[in-house]
Amino acid sequence: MRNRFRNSLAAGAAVAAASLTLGLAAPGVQAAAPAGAATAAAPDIPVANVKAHLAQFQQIANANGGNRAHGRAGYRASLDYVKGKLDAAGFTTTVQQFTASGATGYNLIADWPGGDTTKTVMTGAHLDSVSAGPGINDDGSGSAGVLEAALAVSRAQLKPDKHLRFGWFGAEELGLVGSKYYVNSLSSAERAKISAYLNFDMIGSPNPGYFVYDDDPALEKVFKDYFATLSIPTEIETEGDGRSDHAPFKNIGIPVGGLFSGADYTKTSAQAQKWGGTAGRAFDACYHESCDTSANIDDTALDHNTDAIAYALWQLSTGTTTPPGGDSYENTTDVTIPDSPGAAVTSSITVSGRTGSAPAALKVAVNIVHTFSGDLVVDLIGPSGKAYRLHNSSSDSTPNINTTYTVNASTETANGTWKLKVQDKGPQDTGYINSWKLTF
Ligand code: DTR
Ligand code: CA
Ligand code: ZN
Ligand code: ZN
Repeated sequence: MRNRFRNSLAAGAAVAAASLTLGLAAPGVQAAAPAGAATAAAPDIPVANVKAHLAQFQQIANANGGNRAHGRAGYRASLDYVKGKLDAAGFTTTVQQFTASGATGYNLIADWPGGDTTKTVMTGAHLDSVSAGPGINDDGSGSAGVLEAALAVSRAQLKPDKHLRFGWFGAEELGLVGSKYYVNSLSSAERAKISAYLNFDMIGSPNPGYFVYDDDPALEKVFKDYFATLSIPTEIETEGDGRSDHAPFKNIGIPVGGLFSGADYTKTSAQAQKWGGTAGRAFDACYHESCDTSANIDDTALDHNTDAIAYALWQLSTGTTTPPGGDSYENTTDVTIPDSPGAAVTSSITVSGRTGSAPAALKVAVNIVHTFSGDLVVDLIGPSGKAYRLHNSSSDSTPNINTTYTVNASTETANGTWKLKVQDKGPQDTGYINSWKLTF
């Protein structure tokens, strides 16, 4: 565009460009992502899915003498249910057998293929109930929450840096028998490969508290950070020290963490102030009772705690796994840019095989051949559909755009379809997208 009209438009554009430069930093090239952005990578676990598992556990207890206790049919039926879900979701499952109190017990171990097995993050719960009842909160809630978080890993086809392992332990109510048997069965080399064990024993108590294990500061922080995003205050879990399946792992020096919503201890008025519920009553009045049924669950606590499990898994095991093609993705297909007042054109790059969010410093290399670069408006469109302005129209008569932009794309998932969108805003002068490249 080289005529008088251009000059006036150019003048206008120059002013517009100036105000754009001075007043409106193009979105996406601003300061670092807000804290907690990484939570965007972890999925929200549908609590309905978790409750469906609890309903299954209840049905199993109903059909087997009212419980899912060690040595009873209801326990093995519970294990077979969980194993069936995991096998169908692509996990490698192992059933470990042991004897306790004259009865055969079982642990279910499930490995998510991939990840560095020398840095295994293990997550677990106990699958057995007391013989007095179905054990839906203690510990069907933990078993179902861990199961659904594992299924979310499968749905996401997560490719974490670190290997993910899950465990459902038997005979916890007899004295941590299953988890002790599992840990004792590990060679010293296998023990050294477990970098963390996360335990979830009672996470849906009907009069819930939000307690975080304080055994390992780094793991404690992961959970406290998550609840901070919900503005839910937490307290450290002190009552259960040594009383659940994290104890055998802690005893051999493996960092442990976890969550707890309370048992037969009484909720104070201060705790009721911050968490709601009823002061002066137990967090779970049906602890180890026959009334620990599927009615003995607070859905909100179950939901938050299960989402926290997913958050911790993504945080602790998700690093950028460089896919086979490395970190760069390029489209070199020429795309003609119609002269003004033509429509915008786009060129797409589909990213897959990565994990988590895009970086706060995503590199976008743009190569456009055009006789008047000031005619062009160029945007990056993220998988969410959000536009990040890379180049504004102006009076700049320099030909071509051959620039690498840095974009804060940390609110985008890395995987997905990214687009370069270009529109010619100035009559005369034409060109085409030659190539563009994303580097993570
Ligand atoms: N869920 C209990 C063990 C347990 C874990 N934390 C606490 C705190 C207070 C009492 C008991 C517990 C069980 O399996 O019996
Ligand atoms: Ca949820
Ligand atoms: Zn118990
Ligand atoms: Zn328990």
